[in-house]
Amino acid sequence: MTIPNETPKKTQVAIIGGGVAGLMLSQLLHVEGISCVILERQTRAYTEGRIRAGVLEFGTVNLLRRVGVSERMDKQGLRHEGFALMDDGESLRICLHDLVDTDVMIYGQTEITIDLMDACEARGTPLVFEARDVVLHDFDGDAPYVAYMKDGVTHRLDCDFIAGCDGAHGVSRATLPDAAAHAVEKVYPFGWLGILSDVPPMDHELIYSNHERGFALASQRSLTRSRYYIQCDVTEKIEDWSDDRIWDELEIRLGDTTAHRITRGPSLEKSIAPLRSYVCEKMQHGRLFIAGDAAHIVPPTGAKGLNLAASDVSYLADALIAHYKGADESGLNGYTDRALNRIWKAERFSWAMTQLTHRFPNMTTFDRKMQKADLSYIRASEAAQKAIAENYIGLPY
Ligand code: RFL
Ligand code: PHB
Repeated sequence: MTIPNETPKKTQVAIIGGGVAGLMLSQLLHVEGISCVILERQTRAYTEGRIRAGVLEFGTVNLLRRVGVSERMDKQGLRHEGFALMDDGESLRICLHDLVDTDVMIYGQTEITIDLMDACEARGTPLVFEARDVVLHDFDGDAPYVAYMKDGVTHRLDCDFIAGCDGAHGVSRATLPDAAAHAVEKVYPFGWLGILSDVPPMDHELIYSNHERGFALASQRSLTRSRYYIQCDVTEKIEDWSDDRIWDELEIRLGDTTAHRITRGPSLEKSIAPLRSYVCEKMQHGRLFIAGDAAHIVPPTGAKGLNLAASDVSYLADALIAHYKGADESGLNGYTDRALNRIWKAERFSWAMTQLTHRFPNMTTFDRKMQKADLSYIRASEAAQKAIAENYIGLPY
């Protein structure tokens, strides 16, 4: 792995965080000859092992191709031409292919992370794991630097710019002046319990199901690996959910007609994640820029988190490339506005999909009638289906 013997002391862009946002940014810069160093708090094994996203918009797929990191995805990824919305057992297929003539790619975030880390290694992009106690300095002026600890030794990395790609709990947003004052948040009164298992998926496409006991999602990573989710209370403990209890619940929520297609198997991973929407409307200060989950969170119902991280870093890379090519600062100055424009639309779609498919505590008959009317309208209207499809495959950038 690229833990260089001699850790660089100077670079053009210091990237904090080696998740998808940080890794993708490093490769977008690399292909343009711009140097960077990635500082990642965790080990490689930990970073690669996190089970998260599975649905890639065509824009994300294109970015991976642009940086030359798509070989495995193009071979192993599954192209999906549609998905199903189910409500009380009645199913409606949103045919992406017919509606917007594009599909999405099913390829796990774990695999993208491995591919991007391999590319860093092959191309000599310095990636420092277990970089602890990162502190950002002097980003107000022309000569920022980052201090961090590695193996008990303090290091200093001088740079032109700092890209904060360190997720929702990183140091970058916490350091960005006034970020908290620019935050907009909504917390949902439930979480998602996810299970990963080496069993064939129940269907060739994803199924989002609204059931009286709560939402369920049948997803997948490959033809032999399934990923399922169920809506649960955030106070639930994962220890109380045996594999059998999860499979029983999935069979109920995914409906009488389709449940028999579920293949049960031991869990490879299971976890509970809370759902929230969050946007930090200030994404830059001086020479510090934040991107991905460091700047925003979406509920996973719209499958947008990783894809937004990709569009953010695409904007940021464009702006940095323009700066280094011709000292054109308009991209850097306009980064926040450009990114927010797309972020809020993805927030809206993720919120709307959550609203449509989940059972909220204290839901009234009126609220449920609204869900039913919404779905009935979508079923009857090609325009409504098209609106869902164009958001699902990803708005252009
Ligand atoms: P990440 O992936 O959290 O990476 C941030 C990295 O920064 C490191 N870090 C630090 N490094 C150095 N110093 C510090 N002080 C640091 N603090 C943190 C961390 O160790 C980490 O390696 O953020 P990034 O790169 O912005 O990527 C965002 C995506 O990971 C996230 O939005 C998606 O996983 C969301 N998501 C989904 N997105 C999709 O586009 N499609 C999906 O289908 C989808 N499904 C999901 C999801 C997220 C889920 N959970 C668990 C919340 C399903 C679930 C259940
Ligand atoms: C996933 O497979 O992890 C997944 C798929 C679709 C979503 C969210 C998560 O909307």
